Amino acid sequence: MKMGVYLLPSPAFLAVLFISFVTLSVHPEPALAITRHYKFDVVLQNVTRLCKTRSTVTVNGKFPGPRIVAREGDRLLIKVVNHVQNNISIHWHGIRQLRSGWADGPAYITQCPIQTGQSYVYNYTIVGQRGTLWWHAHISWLRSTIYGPLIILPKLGTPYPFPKPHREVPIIFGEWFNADPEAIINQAMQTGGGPNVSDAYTINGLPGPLYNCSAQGMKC
Ligand SMILES: *[C@@H]1O[C@H](CO)[C@@H](O)[C@H](O)[C@H]1NC(C)=O
Ligand SMILES: *[C@@H]1O[C@H](CO)[C@@H](O)[C@H](O)[C@H]1NC(C)=O
Ligand SMILES: *[C@@H]1O[C@H](CO)[C@@H](O)[C@H](O)[C@H]1NC(C)=O
Ligand SMILES: *[C@@H]1O[C@H](CO)[C@@H](O)[C@H](O)[C@H]1NC(C)=O
Ligand SMILES: *[C@@H]1O[C@H](CO)[C@@H](O)[C@H](O)[C@H]1NC(C)=O
Ligand SMILES: [Cu+2]
Repeated sequence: MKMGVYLLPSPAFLAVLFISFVTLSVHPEPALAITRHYKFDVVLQNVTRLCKTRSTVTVNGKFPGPRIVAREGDRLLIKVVNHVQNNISIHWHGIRQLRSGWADGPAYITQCPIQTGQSYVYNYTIVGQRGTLWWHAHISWLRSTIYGPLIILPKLGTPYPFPKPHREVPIIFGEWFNADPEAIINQAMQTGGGPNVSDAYTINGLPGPLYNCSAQGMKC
């Protein structure tokens, strides 16, 4: 049997995830794989980091993007709707696409990009994999802002091959560009050279509040 569970982006998703656990635990055959539906709206959002605000291409207005949570054996149906001017495709990094290559995501390799106003449903089953992977845009430099965690829980009743941790917290390492990454790469392509990194952006590697989650709302 097939069961749809609609997971919303956090924090609501935690509640829904909990409800889905409850639903599964009262179900007579709890180990059954299910189909999980997600909707990714690709939209512009003003994002502030390092005291700089920039209009950024995001999924559902989130940076980093929403988490996907599934169990090994589940099918994922992820509808990506493109509301921005850029062409988009999303790659599910590390997922073995078994007979679902068209859901892999690299633009111009396994699919044409999703154009403005269009949508595409990524449809695949997670087979023989568990752990935390990630997803990201797979066209041009949009991957610098469009990414998020993809968490694969073991089947119910199956443990991870390590002791149960006290708590699990996804940690994502990303980059921040003060300039628009698409503008940087477009300019680099026009001038013929590689991107002039020293000119284009600064990677702020200073230790301190940048790595302190409680300091996210730091004053500028
Ligand atoms: C981003 O900020 C600009 C300037 O304040 C504003 O015009 C625009 O509507 C904002 N965009 C979004 C998606 O909030
Ligand atoms: C978007 O994709 C279409 C189809 O591949 C292509 O013709 C068009 O040039 C692309 N647009 C941009 C801005 O890259
Ligand atoms: C997803 O793929 C499976 C296997 O090919 C197919 O049976 C199913 O109809 C697809 N679902 C959607 C919504 O495209
Ligand atoms: C790259 O940027 C640096 C620093 O602004 C500048 O000195 C250099 O001339 C630039 N190189 C090119 C090829 O534009
Ligand atoms: C993290 O940042 C908060 C807010 O700025 C600050 O109160 C706290 O002391 C910082 N913690 C560490 C370990 O630096
Ligand atoms: Cu990847």
